[in-house]
Amino acid sequence: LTQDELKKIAAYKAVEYVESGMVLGLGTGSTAKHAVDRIGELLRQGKLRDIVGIPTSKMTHEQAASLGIPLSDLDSHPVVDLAIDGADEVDPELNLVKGRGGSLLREKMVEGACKKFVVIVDESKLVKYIGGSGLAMPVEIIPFCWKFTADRLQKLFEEAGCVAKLRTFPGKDEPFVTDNRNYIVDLYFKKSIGDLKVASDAILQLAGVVEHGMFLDMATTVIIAGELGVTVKHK
Ligand code: DER
Repeated sequence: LTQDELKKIAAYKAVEYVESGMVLGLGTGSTAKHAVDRIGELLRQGKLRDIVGIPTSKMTHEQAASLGIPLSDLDSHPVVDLAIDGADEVDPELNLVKGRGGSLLREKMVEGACKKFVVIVDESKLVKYIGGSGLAMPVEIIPFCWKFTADRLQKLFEEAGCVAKLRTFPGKDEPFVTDNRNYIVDLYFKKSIGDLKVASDAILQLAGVVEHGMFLDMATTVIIAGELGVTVKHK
């Protein structure tokens, strides 16, 4: 099975939790894309009705609109019944890293407002500890004096051998800009950063920081698709 086939299996499993009449948080990324496609298909077949989607990015908004999924926002629906989204990392306590697609702020707003947050991953996303993949832990920051903020983030985690890099568009020096017109600094760790709540609070103390990609104690269910089958973990 290819990685994308595993992502699709996890996504379709998550959509089984969707009931007619729900307000749904629609995730962003290549795994969530399959879930949004599936929801659109079930709506078209009449197997699902009266669904309202709250998209977590402009990209998902466009995908859902093209599928005819009725869309709204958190102002109109401050409580979301169920959100389905992917993740970049999942640790044994079901803490997540998200945001490598750049949508972490709106994802965290929507997923923080939902009663159930179902995370869909292929088995490659499982890590022993957050940051353990050695890949980016994204932080959304304001563009003003971004280097000042990036340097402070790097210093925060120097014990863990942290390197902070401003995210640019691939192959260019131009800074990546989020849906919210902010920048992203990607943090790379060589070791565990220790207590995640302490790390989260320290990051959010910095005035130039908007939000970070650690989703702590937020997932209620994680669906993991692997070569040997699908595993469902509950908080
Ligand atoms: O950027 C994001 O937050 C995405 O949801 C990411 O966490 C998962 O993206 P993927 O499904 O394309 O791996």
